[in-house]
Amino acid sequence: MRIVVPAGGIGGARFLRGLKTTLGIGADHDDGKTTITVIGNTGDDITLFGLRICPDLDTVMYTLGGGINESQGWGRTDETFVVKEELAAYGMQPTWFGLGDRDVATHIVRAQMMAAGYPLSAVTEALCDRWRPGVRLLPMTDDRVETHVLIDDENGRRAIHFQEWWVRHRAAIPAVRIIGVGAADAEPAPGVLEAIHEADAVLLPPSNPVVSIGSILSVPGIREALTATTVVGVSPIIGGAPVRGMADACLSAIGVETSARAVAEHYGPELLDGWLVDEADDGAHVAGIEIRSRPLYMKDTESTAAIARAALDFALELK
Ligand code: FO1
Repeated sequence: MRIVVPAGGIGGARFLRGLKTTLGIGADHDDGKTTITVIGNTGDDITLFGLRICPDLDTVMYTLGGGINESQGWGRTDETFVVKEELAAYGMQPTWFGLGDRDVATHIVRAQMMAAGYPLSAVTEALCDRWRPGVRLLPMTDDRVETHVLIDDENGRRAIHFQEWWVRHRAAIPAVRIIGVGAADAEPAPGVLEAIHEADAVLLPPSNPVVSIGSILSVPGIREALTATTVVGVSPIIGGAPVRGMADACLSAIGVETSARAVAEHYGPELLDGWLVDEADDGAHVAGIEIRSRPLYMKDTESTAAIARAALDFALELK
């Protein structure tokens, strides 16, 4: 069976861990029976200090490879920040990004391979040789796409990188617009469209619908390919609030109500065949999308595996 999961960071990575658990997949992503191909969001990516940082790819890789800082959901476990402190001692900006020493090694490998001409997809494959996440992790594109946020503040209207808005400002400054710089000219990375075409099921995890799933869908060709497959999504919003993160700040930036129903409507019936909502949102209705409710809090491995199994069974039933 071939499953495709477009995924962002923390929510997507945890859902994938549950999907692997319910399918009995370990570190080997192709046991000949079931393969999971992850289309990772690269809109969060940022270049800092000459290093290319890919937060969502790294969160999936570390989470499924066993290196993630579990409580944070990003960065490495057993992390130290000596390089960050030394950079600050030199007066280097920015100081608001939590760059860990172990994480720096990942970014050095990536920067060195990209400087040698390797595309991001080849770099990701090489990094996964170490982490063995048990899935095929593909960036959504090998081209440079970066999410920037248009804001109004005392310095007037200007665009700042998504990471500055998200990490430095905690998305507290209203976003006038969220822009995927480079998305219109980007091409899906090698293997992305083929994986979608060959998929028995495509599952949208509870990632941020705007800056993670929305960013992936903004790469020309990906949304179109997905409309031709069976797609079941899991709502990231429960009872009118995001389970984690600040998806509400992103949704209001694009004029979408923070509700399970509104997110399904935003994705649209041409994309979504099925939509899982929490029991708190039972009764949500969107024409053209079959909506079912079940507990959606990914409290632990067991509950997350049950959610992933429910989404997969739902997709196979609708196929
Ligand atoms: N998120 C934070 O809230 N604070 C940080 O200092 C931070 C550093 C960081 C370093 C590497 C990395 O891969 C991710 C990091 N993140 C941090 C998460 C990052 O902002 C993600 O893009 C968001 O969590 C959205 O997925």
